[in-house]
Amino acid sequence: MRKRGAFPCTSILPAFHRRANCLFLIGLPTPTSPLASPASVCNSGDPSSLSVANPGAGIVIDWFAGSCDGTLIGTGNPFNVTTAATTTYYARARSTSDGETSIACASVVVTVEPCCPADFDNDGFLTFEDFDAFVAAFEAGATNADFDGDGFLTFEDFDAFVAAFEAGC
Ligand SMILES: [Ca+2]
Ligand SMILES: [Ca+2]
Repeated sequence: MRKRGAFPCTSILPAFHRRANCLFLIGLPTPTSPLASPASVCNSGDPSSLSVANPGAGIVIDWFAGSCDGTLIGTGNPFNVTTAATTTYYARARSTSDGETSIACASVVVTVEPCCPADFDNDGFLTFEDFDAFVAAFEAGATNADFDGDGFLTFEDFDAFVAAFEAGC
């Protein structure tokens, strides 16, 4: 991929970056309004649809995982992804006519959460072993016993787990 615009116009070597060059180096506008729908999926492989505001005619959106210079995962707007772990996706605009790209990317996060939070040992089944595992974690003060995710280990976490357990999956 060509990366025009790696050199800002305020370069410490202005002699090499005349105004005309700066204009040339600016590249395409950065995509706007990045959106993941849904922004949170459970780890069952449900897809999330990534999109940005319509970049205009002749411009496509390339998506990268992990960073703006990360792995190209595909092109499209919207573009569907499935992920097993929480991932930040980066959108870069690209001109179909000359390959020129935006310098920066718009980013959006897809959060992966357990499909069944009460399945505490994550074996895919909700059993009393999950209850035991939670109680053990709670008594040990383990961070994953912070069931409501508020950063504190309290009896509210115990209540939240019991409620989730009783609600089933
Ligand atoms: Ca289980
Ligand atoms: Ca808590």
